[in-house]
Amino acid sequence: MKIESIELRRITLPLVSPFTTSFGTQTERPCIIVSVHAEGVTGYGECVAMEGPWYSYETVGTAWHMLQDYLIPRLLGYDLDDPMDVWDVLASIRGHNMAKAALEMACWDLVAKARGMSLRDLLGGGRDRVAVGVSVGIQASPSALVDTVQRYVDDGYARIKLKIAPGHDEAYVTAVRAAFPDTLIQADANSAYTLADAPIFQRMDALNLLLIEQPLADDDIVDHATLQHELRTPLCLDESIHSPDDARHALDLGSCRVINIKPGRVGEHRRSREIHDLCRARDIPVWCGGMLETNIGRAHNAALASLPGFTLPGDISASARYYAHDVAGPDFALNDDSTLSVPTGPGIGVEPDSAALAAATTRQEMVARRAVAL
Ligand code: NPG
Repeated sequence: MKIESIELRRITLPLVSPFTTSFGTQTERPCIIVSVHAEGVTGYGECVAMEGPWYSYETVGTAWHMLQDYLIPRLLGYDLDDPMDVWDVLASIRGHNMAKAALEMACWDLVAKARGMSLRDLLGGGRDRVAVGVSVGIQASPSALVDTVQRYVDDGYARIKLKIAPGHDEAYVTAVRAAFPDTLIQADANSAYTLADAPIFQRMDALNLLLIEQPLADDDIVDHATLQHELRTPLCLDESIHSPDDARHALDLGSCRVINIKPGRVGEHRRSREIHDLCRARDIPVWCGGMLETNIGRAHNAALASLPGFTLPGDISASARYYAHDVAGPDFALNDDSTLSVPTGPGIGVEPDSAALAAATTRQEMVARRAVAL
């Protein structure tokens, strides 16, 4: 299928409640929705870069620039047969995995639709439902956190992830563990600590956490290995893993015992699947992370998380946890076993709501084929 045109939309959606992490507080989610058009079929992807370079060096602005000026020109006119090939088409551009992933994932949706199959089936996933949890931002006090967690437990979430940061860690996690002795609880530091903080994590070993996510620097796997050797609780790497090789290096070094897979961070579905396969062969559990996606990104994540090695609950919560009016539908609802149902319609199985998408759009560009020397 010849790729004829690609549309970029920058959108902003207000979050239903502010989300505070060690980076700061977010009240809205800006992101880029990518539509790839070929022979009457449209595939959708979502770029998960944030407004600023906090989680990663990529931002909405850098992703737009990369997509418009470097990545889209390489895909326009390309004869897409297998989405497994897209990474190689874009490979001469270094880095910028989130920008690349938005395009590659749209190509998976496009090919799945053209073949009349679901993305889940095209990716080789098998499950009808995927286990999910909810990520709870930093709150003003341990008791406020317990109240917030209670609301999510009442909603039916069986796994709770607590964001932590220096000064908002041990006392907060201890209070939640005391209130919910049997709930699956994990903590996420988003790189806010150094090895000098090891005693905090050693004390948290007593809290029976499922895992502690990315306590140390995003570009470090050596200190993570040192810390992991001092803990019983498994460490999980997120920000440090950008590729299948990063995952292999971290596992070889003993830097973690669990890996969080986000297709945006590792550049695409294909590499996500490679990391999944590597971990599965080594009996390392993986789970699908989330970046406050709209239903478009959520549908991609749910399809990926239906692969068999995703044995831990993902950060793929129900749509209502994020936005009052999503730009695509139908919404995802939490099933009573703390799962989401994986869409089985063609492609990602959700469709943009054109009025909601138009209302959320702050910038729009249609890039059609043009003759330029690259
Ligand atoms: O449910 O989508 C979700 C949010 C899960 O906590 C979550 N994501 O560090 O993993 C993370 C964090 C995040 C969100 C990071 C947005 C960057 C942007």
